[in-house]
Amino acid sequence: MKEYLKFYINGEWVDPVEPRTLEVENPATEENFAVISIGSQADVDKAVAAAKTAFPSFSQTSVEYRAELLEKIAEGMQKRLPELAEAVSNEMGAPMWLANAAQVPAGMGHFATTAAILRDYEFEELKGTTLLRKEPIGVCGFITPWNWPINQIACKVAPAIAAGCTMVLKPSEIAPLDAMILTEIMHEAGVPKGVFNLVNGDGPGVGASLSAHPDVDMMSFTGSTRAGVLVAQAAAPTVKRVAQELGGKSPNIVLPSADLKKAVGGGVMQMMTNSGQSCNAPSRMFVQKDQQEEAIAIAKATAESIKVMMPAEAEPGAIGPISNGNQYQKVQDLIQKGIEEGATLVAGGPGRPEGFNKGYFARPTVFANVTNDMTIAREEIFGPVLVMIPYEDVDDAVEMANDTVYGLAGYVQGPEDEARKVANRIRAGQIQVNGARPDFTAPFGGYGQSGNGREWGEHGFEEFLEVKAVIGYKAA
Ligand code: TXE
Repeated sequence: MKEYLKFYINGEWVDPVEPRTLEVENPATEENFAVISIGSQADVDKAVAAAKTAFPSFSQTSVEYRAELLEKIAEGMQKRLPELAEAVSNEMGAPMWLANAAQVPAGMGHFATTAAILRDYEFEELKGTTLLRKEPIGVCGFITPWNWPINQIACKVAPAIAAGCTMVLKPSEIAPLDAMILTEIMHEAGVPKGVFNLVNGDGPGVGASLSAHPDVDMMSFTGSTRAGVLVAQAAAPTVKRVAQELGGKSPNIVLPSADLKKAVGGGVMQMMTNSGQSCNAPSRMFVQKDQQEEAIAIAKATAESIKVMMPAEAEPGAIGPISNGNQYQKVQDLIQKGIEEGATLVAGGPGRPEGFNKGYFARPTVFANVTNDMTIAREEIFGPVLVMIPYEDVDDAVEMANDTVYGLAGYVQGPEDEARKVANRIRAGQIQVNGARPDFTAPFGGYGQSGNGREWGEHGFEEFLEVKAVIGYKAA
């Protein structure tokens, strides 16, 4: 069993104040393969104090210095890409092809793009006789989940460093190993002591302590809406800024004039990637009612063509297990719920796929004839489960698309002019038209209960800045 028992505080690997451990399970084998420490309030206090001490000098460093730091971190990640990919795959079950091609490169990409944004950014602007200055917000607390672990850490850490902030990270206790490697990379890249600190732990312990800490100026959280609310509540008495990237139930509207095969087939593949564990997954597919039969046949054939494989052996396009036992049970319960509520099971279904008798492997599942009020159309399943909802006309589709508490992403398939008009009517933070590739410089974040604030790109960077107005800067 590999031991990762230390925390990283003030530029050093240190023992936790009280010894308490948690084993990390490989979801493909259900075997525990690593052990981490679980921190307490005392560890959080030490880490926050280090970040607070480091802030005054780090906030004054030059743009060029911080941009170079970000680039060195990206280079370090590139060098250790195989190791990072293996850690992600072991801790949360991503197939190696996906870990190598997307999980780690996405994280690396945020460091590189943020360096470029920083170099071009105007921190000062004179408007009449008022000088607007952008300044770093201060000490940041980060809490991240397990589904895109290194990406979710990178899109907080990179802009925070760029802004001149200092920080304490609590990664997911389910997938904490990639964060340990990233910490080593940051140390080697020369991140000054106290600028970045890492304390492992669980949500109600370290997560809650960090959120409530009076010396933390901003919390940035990615995870469930449930925990996001708790973070905001804990943060409220000290009036810190809270950025939240939470759940989703994103609509995918297939217009009647779309190329059905491409739109439906592509939508199923996109849904199943990472075993459906992406907050922006296109989980509700809307197809016009007269095209149901054909669309269902395409969806069934596509879902049944997706292989479920052990992460190390998985070929491109194949999926691995669900990331942990609790999540597996949630997915199974919701598949059962879909059947009970009368949706038509078209592909997949409950239990493990053939050939697996252990590991949290779920079957690529498609439900058709779903109504937008069924539980499987309302709750984020976060597994390889697509629901297909028929619509009468485009107005009906848009109305149902927006009838959700979430608003993280949306998808539209069809001729461009028409699709763009529909995109404008969906209430969500990011809309993809015709399977566009992800744009890491475009803002990412949600309307409604999908969160507050934006990550990625310039908007994500600006979340870490305060605005100061110096009035009467120049005599009129
Ligand atoms: O998430 P939690 P869980 C959704 C998805 C999934 C569900 C539950 O629907 O099925 O959430 O997943 C920390 N104070 N997403 O239970 O608990 C926790 O330690 C402070 C969507 O695993 O939200 C971890 O670091 N922190 C999502 C992080 O929150 C707390 C990604 C995420 O865990 C806390 C993951 C507390 N009281 C799940 N309680 C996305 N937006 O991508 C927990 N945490």
